Amino acid sequence: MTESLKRPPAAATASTPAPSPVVGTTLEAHLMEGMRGTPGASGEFTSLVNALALSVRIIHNRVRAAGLAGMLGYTGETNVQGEEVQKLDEFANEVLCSVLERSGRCAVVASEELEEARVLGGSGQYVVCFDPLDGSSNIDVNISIGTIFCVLRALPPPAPAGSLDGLLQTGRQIVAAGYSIYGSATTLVLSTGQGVHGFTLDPGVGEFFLSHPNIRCPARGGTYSVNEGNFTRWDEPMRKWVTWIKSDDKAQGLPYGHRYVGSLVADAHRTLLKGGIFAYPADKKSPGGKLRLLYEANPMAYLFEQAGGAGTNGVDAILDIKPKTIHDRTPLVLGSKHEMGVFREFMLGTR
Ligand code: FDP
Repeated sequence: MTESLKRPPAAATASTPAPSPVVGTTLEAHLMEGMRGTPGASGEFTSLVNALALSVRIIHNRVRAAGLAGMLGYTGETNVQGEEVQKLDEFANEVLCSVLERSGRCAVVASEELEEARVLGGSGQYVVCFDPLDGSSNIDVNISIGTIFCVLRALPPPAPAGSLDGLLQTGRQIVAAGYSIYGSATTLVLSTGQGVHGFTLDPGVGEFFLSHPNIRCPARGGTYSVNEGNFTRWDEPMRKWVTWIKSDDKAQGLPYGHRYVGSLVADAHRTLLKGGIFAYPADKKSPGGKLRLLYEANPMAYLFEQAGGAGTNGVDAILDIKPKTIHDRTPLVLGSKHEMGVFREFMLGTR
């Protein structure tokens, strides 16, 4: 049985100890093993995760052909965040909505590209939040972009079927989260609450294979990732931290190297695998932070916690924040335990 894909809540289900996941196992086989190892599993959760993986494969296909298929560039419309919508964003959003709807497993979705939550109907017991195409300003310049998602249980009766309140639960209620990165390879990084695993797509056979079993975020890294163009817009603790982390002090392991792609999936993926810290803090332009709680910060924070790292708003855990609306924003800091602790001290003024 593969421990990683047992359906939550794990504590409620007795199971035998899990063998290590085997590199090269297909995602489908991995999911099936998880389902078989979960007494009482109906297959609904497995089927929902399969629908998400299918969506990612379809989006991958279009991203790879974007230049040829005339999908680059803007549609001329703006989304609910006031940003210009690109053709691939629209395509990715419609793929996720229609594949999830056809799966019959998802009651409601919240998407970066939809002003309101969309009720998908059916008897779905889950709700899904997603950013269909993250890092969209990088599409036209051939830099890694991705899809980010998380799954929560729909609220049980007496909440009405399709209740939108299921979307406004804290990240602690997440039962699965992941992201795909359309980079030099397409990789799907996934957690169902029992660790984090990465699957790489073999485009020749159209299948995801386990390539990164049991991902652990190193306890300490050597890079920081932040848009330093915002320096003059930051508050004093943030400026102090950045000045410190690039100062020359060998005894403290300084300076750190700087890496910033400007696609959350790419910056988070590097930080998850290699350690260090990523920060998108509040600034004068975005006083509440720029990134979105439900479909960017929550899935990433969940994955980092699962991998032994952390995800905060600088001080408090992202997963403890109660959302007020589906498009709430938050400052977001992700990374290794060590760097996250130091960052927090700077924010609290104790360092
Ligand atoms: P983008 O605007 O290209 O969609 O989701 C927002 C996001 O990208 C993240 O992917 C990325 O981390 C961040 O914004 C980049 O913002 P800056 O350009 O302000 O650095």
